[in-house]
Amino acid sequence: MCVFCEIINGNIPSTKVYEDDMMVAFKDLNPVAPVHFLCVPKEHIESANALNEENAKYVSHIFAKIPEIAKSQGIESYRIINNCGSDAGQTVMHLHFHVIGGTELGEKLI
Ligand code: D5M
Repeated sequence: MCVFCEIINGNIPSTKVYEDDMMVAFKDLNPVAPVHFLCVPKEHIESANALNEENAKYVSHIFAKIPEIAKSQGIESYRIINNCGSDAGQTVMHLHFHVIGGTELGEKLI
């Protein structure tokens, strides 16, 4: 079973920072910056490669919510990262956007 679906279903604990009917945002288990949370659609979409006209609404919803979630975590400057596919570093095959900040990020990649 997909680990992020298990988090959405409440079967695996997480530190949620935001939730509504379309998405959940929770703190990354291995943060690379003082603020590091993941924004995840509640529909299981494998990666950015699986996006289409029907499910792209999840992406626009997530991006519409990121500013207020980031502000609630004390940041107004941040980097949004999506890894698409294993060569790009995607390890959890459920679409997610990393939001990282709270420090000067420089050129650091995730
Ligand atoms: O990022 C996958 C990210 O998911 C990685 O930064 C760790 C994080 N992760 C994995 N399992 C958990 C749980 N259970 N809680 C919180 N965060 C988690 P990727 O872009 O696929 O490399």
